[in-house]
Amino acid sequence: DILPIRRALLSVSDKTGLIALARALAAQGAELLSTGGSAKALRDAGLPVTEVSDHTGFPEILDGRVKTLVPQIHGGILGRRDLPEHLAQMEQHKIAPIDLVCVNLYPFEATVASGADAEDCIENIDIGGPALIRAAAKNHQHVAILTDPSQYEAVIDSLKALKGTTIADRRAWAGAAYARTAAYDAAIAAWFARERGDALPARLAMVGTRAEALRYGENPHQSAAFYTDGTNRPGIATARQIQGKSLSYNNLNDTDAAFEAVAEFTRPAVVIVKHANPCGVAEADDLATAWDLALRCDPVSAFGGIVAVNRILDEAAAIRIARIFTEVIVAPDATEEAKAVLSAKKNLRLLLTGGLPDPAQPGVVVKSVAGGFLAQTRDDGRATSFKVVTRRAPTEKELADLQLAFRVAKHVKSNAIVYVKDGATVGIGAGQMSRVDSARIAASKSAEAAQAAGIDQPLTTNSVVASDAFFPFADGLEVAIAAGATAVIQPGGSIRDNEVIAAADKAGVAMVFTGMRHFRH
Ligand code: 93A
Repeated sequence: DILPIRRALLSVSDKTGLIALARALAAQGAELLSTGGSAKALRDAGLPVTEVSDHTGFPEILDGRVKTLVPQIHGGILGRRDLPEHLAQMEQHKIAPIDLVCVNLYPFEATVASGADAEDCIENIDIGGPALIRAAAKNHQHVAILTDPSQYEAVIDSLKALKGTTIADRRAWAGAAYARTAAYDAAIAAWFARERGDALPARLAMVGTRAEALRYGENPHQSAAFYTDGTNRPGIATARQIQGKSLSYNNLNDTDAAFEAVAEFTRPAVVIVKHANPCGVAEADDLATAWDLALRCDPVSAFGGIVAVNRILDEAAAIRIARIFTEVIVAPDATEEAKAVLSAKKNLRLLLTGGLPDPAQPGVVVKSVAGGFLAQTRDDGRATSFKVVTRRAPTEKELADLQLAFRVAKHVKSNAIVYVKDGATVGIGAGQMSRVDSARIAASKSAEAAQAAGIDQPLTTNSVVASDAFFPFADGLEVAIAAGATAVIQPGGSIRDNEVIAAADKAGVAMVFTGMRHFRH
């Protein structure tokens, strides 16, 4: 089962690790075949190499569009070494067997991500590379296929120790090869769909590269991994971990929720998340103040939470956050002083991403269901209409808090009720099956938080309140009014809107309709 390498074909766009691999192959006496740019790199390193065009007697033509798409190459890869007829035909047509193929593809995904024009993207669709990869992977009984520099070290070790490759390795590489070509074609299909403005095409293939195997999923009996989509957009996928143990599936999920929420705000802001829901959100003139305000909302839940900030994390904020047990802090960046403060907390993970997620970024969100998955465009909506429906209009201050509350509600699992005062949440009710329960839970937690802080009235006194969807009855609103809300923001659109508006008017409460719902399940 050990396959020695007599002849290897190396054709790579990403030349990382190429020379070391080629040296190991040459040391085993393998002949090196290569295409233009790769051949040049090998020659420059002093390695003996045969150009594919010299090997086949057929030049690279059409600006390199046809380099390796010739029978001498594909026959050399696909011929079965265990069938005398195959060997006879290969001999008859002067086709030399190729035992190892190392290919990585034209950088289509990176070209798209760079914002290149359509012509450039299309020119970066690799045709010959995937053909080589798929052919070699099909014939993995007799051919080794490498598609990523991360695989080279194992090959070099195997060549040294065994003077060849094992069938077990070749099978694993073949699987990885088809995953690579599938992901490549999925990226191309997604690009065509986007070009046509079709976010949800008739066939939707998800593209992902495993960036990290996770210890387990939501629960220890579930397997999990983190996949990146190759776009390198700022956010959890671009995070550099500065300190602390590795992140779990739940950590990553919560961190993303916190970071996407905090990116919605323009002033310095802090979002604290527990179990994928915000339990404290505040905007202020600086992060330290925003932290204090966010923490006050629900300090019990904030314990062991995930903290996201939308500015460079500074020392003052780091000192205050470090006072309580926090699992993760995610920030676009951090000052050296802030890093020094946090370095004393060995278990705290600090993630720096280099930027904020773009709330307006279009994208697709998927959810598995039995027999398939549901896909929708991501909720990149932002309310721009605030229609006053009550006798009293909100004051300017109330309106600012209402807008903040509605923006937070977008990031809270439905049914969501969010009380806000002075730029900070003071009560959050999440994920209840009835809206009135969300309103109650938020108010009672807020009363507890006030008590714990030694404040003699509930934090919701003279607050404003947001609801992610319309109030189906007046009861939810009445709970909020009883808790001290003076103004309300909600999408509107219930058949009982009139009853709800009447309840607000009766209490002298101002209400605005956004016409936009933010369900999140
Ligand atoms: O233009 S292609 O689709 N036509 C081909 O026949 C072909 N053969 C290899 N692209 C082709 N390749 C690709 O060229 C490989 O997948 C690799 O990415 C690249 C290596 O080119 P060079 O060695 O000239 O840098």
